[in-house]
Amino acid sequence: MHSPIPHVRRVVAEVVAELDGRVIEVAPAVASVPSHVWAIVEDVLAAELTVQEQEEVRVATPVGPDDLTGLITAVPLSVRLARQRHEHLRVLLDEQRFTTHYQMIVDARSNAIVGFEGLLRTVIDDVEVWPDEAFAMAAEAGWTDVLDRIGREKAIAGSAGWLGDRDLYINFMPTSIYRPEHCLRTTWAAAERYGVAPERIVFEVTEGTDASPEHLDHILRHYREEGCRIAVDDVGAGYGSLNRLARIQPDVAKIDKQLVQDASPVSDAVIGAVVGLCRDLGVVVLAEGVETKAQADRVVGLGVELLQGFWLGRPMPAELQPTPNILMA
Ligand code: G
Ligand code: MN
Repeated sequence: MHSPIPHVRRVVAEVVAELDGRVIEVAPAVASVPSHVWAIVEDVLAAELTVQEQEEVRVATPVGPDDLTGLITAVPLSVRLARQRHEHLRVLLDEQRFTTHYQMIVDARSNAIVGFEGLLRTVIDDVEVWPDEAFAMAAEAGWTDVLDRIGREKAIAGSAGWLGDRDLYINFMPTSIYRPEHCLRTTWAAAERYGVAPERIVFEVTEGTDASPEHLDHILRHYREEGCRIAVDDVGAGYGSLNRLARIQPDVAKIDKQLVQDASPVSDAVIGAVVGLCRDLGVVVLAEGVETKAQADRVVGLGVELLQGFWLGRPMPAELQPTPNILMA
């Protein structure tokens, strides 16, 4: 066990002593704990340590007396505990038991459906789970990269056969793509297999990402080289929106639903500023979360071109999506 926090090592030593075992300090911050008591020690640590402290504990089973190498790659105790709590999610990830619902995106001027956003859905204990929840669990357990990858592939697979010449918007987390050349291989394979041209795909990066600008640029460059477009999601939800838009220069800016739904002079001014900047940069502006005709009229009056929200259509399974005109012709 490795922990740089003396208090944590003291707690472990006390628990082990109560169980008639002995902890041996084998290196600075590294203690050897008898393996047969570890399960009990872990239960105590789960209950007694702060989350911060749990993040600073790593556990490995050595293969020899001097073997400490496992500690280098071991996940923190906090992640081990989260994996136990979210065992049901692991099963879903293993079996890829997810589907995608699609929400239409409409051109305000022509009223044509020009695209769909893919939104991941799954069922845990007979309850439908939305992406926010699934991603929160996955983040605790260190599985966001798997969930993110499944999200991209399911969105593509589910759009086969009915998408036509309309766009497919797919959310992604930059921090879950370590190296686009490698991590996106299965995404491009899915696009090829299901006949979705990369030119139809718009990748949505959310405002609140904590990836470094350099890392994000690297991923976005890769997407563009493949022929995909980029959207910035939740524009206006945080600080620095305009700065970020100007830096990323996406193809589409998706205005956050709170701004769309809050009919106040302040949000009018913010939407107006986003529209003005996007006009200068050649970025298409989309309003998310449009729930009423009044909201649609307002944002269109402010210069928004594309609309998405419950008033136009809810996220729905692929089977319920309207067939494109070109297929009906
Ligand atoms: O962060 P992002 O924009 O990807 O989030 C999309 C989420 O917003 C989905 O969960 C979707 O179901 C939800 N959503 C889509 N349209 C509306 C709407 O009109 N109102 C509300 N409240 N939520 C919406
Ligand atoms: Mn989105």
